[in-house]
Amino acid sequence: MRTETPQPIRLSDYRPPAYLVDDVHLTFDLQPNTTRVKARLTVRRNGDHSEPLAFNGERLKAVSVAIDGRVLGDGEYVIDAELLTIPAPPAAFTLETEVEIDPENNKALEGLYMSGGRFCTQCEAEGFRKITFWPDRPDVLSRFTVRIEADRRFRHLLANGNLVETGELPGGRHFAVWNDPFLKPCYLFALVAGELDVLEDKLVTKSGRTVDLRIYVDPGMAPRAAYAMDALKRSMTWDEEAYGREYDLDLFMIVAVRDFNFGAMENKGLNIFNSSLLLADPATATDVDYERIEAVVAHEYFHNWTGNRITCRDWFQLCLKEGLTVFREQGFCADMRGEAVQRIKAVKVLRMRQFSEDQGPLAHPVRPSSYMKIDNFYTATIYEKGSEVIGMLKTLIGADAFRKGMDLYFDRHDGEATTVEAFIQCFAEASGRDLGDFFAWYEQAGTPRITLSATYDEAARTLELVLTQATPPSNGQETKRPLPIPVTLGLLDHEGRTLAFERDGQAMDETVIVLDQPEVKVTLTGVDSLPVVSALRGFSAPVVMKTDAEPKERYVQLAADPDLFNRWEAGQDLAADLILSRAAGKPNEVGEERYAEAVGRALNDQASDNAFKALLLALPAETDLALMRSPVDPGALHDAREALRLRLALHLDAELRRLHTGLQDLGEFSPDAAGAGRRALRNAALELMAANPRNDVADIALGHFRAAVNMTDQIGGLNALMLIGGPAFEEALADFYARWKDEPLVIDKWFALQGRDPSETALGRILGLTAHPAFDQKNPNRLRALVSSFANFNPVRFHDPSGAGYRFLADQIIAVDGFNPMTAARLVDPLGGWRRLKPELGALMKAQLERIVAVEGLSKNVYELATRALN
Ligand code: 0A1
Ligand code: ZN
Repeated sequence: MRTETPQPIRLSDYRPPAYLVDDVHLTFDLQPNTTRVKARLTVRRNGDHSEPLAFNGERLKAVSVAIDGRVLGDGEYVIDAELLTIPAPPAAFTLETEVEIDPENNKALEGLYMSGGRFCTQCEAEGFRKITFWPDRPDVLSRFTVRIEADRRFRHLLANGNLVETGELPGGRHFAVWNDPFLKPCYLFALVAGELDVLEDKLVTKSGRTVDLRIYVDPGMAPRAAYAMDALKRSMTWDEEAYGREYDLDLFMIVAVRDFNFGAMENKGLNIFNSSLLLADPATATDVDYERIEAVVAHEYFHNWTGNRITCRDWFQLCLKEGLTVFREQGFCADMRGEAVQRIKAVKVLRMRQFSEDQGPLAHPVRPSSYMKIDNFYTATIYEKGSEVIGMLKTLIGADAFRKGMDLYFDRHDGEATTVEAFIQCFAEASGRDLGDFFAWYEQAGTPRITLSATYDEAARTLELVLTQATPPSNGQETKRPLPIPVTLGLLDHEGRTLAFERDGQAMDETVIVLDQPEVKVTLTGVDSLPVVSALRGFSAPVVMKTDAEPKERYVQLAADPDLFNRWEAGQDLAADLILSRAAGKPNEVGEERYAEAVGRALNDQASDNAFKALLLALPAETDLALMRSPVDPGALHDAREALRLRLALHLDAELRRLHTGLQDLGEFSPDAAGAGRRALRNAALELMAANPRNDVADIALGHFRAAVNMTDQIGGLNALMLIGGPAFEEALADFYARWKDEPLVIDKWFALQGRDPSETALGRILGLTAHPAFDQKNPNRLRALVSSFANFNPVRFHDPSGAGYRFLADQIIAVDGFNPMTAARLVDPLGGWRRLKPELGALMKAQLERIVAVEGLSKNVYELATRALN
């Protein structure tokens, strides 16, 4: 057991920094094990006080500390495990420090570390303190000049901003000096040094400036950066058009690294990416990879305005940059790939990751009020729900006022570190609305439950709608206030035609009802026939909605709702009800048959696109179903879902075969939305066919795998073979490994696929894969490929009645925590679900959390999440 309990940091304790750093000159003498970092800081006391200077510093071997050129003696400063303290410094002075660090042995991948023989950095959130002594907080904004010296074999020496000087040094070394003219917090600092290939391009901005674009990758990989470059150029132009925001430096660089704790990082002018989110070609990347690359390149680029030019005052405001940037990213993706399909995908992610977080012990508000390790708050709530909150704001005040509010925000706060309050204030002013109530969305955890009931009066041609809301209690928040919930709603008649109506005397066919009280009643008039209510269109709020609609109304929506989100949602609702009934021992065979027929009709709808049909064909995930009832029996849910899959596969057999044959790629591979949609539907058809026990299905899947000329189809084939099982799968799995063993990103897919294998014999194989020579706990991509895919996407095997799945996850968390706490902590989440499980499983899971918490020397990161998960 750890000796001291880590203490939380609270928003209410925020104080402005005691000392500011206006300018800094850093010199890096790079050596793998003994890098020297010299820092010369222009420091100024902030306000009138006599507090000591206390700068962060961790794992730094201090060489010297000097003030205004005078080296300080022993009694003049104190260095402990976390801080450099100088009791009474002057009001303004130059602080010079020199420290030594060991990048090669930095396996936490935070601060300065080595990946693939190159130096690179990761400073968000609190990594800069592992590089030099610094007030490591986002409200200290400074001008950085960086000199890098290294052996010439580290050919490229990169940092933020503009390159101002390069040259040779004695002893086979060279140097480069970079200057960043923009004020920035230290978390946006970056440095890269190494042998790299570069893909270059240019973009002319709307004001006519030419920006050099460079993507640095492993030698030989430059062609695989072409798609990311294309996505970057589209993002830059999109931000000019959609938000009037132009890039501000003359150079924009991206570097890909293989060892990275997260996805990517928006360092000013020098983004660093996990190579899995940057490199793609048709042979090695799937359409899902292409789509993610496009989204993440855009996301990091958009941070230049939302995050970098305007940053966060403190880490409690993380959603200020993340929720907003996800929102902007989603707007871009909708424009690139189609609004409805992108919305459905975003909501699937939200439900799978955020709704489960919000229902469990790790629930927290979009703006939390306390934390132990901020690294633990890069969550789906901050990112995805943070984006939903902005989407609701836009719905509530309208697109024009929203854009005005954004313009005001950029104008007013450029160059500042600010707060969510200041952001919302811009929209209150731009719209002339009081947004006081809206703030509750930032402060209250939990997913609101809303109900909707509709009563039609034929004689009066009126429809009375009654909506209610309630948010269940969550950790630390027992009672919840009502939230302003925008419910976008339209009506259909029973033939599926749009039914016009009047609200407050105005004719319309869609309206937004703001549910801002525990209960709201609205009467629509001029309703000509008994309507089907299509509510929460486009998923207008992140809530769980229950209505009194009958299945026949859902079928009308599935066939014809003009809101494609709700058309998809109707199918999901119907399927979920059927699966849950069967899992509860009450199968509804007639309903299942009817559902299969309706899906068949939807597949034949000439008007809807392939990507949409692929989504229609997929049943709700077991993890989503598990959120709908408690106690959860994962085995029963799996079996019930499989039963419906079998029903669909049998009923739609001819249809699926026709799709599988008819949708083959003809001609060149294109990663665009149309090509990806065609492959998605064809692979979804194959996946469903895999549920059909007819023996020719394995041959079809093997043929699909062998004939594949791109990674999407190879993985599609291998996935179907896995679901069928047997010798064909074993053979294909071995072939796949042999063919791709030298391609780390592809081998990650090989591990991830097996992690998701739901078959009865899979658990032993999965646990055994940690002994495979290609498994590497120190590489986060490889670790997550196996461990996260198993724990998050393979519920039936993860929840094995023996508890072996839970024990395996705990083993991995404990081992990885020894060298990379941030990544270890990100594995804890699946263990938070123990309370909702059936008791015998819940007890086994809880025991593993207890085992983790009892580990000697556990990191703060894992301690925080594991203790919260237990409470
Ligand atoms: N700001 C990045 C996410 C990120 C956060 C932390 C990291 O290392 C600890 C790395 C990246 C983004 O939103 O993309
Ligand atoms: Zn971000």
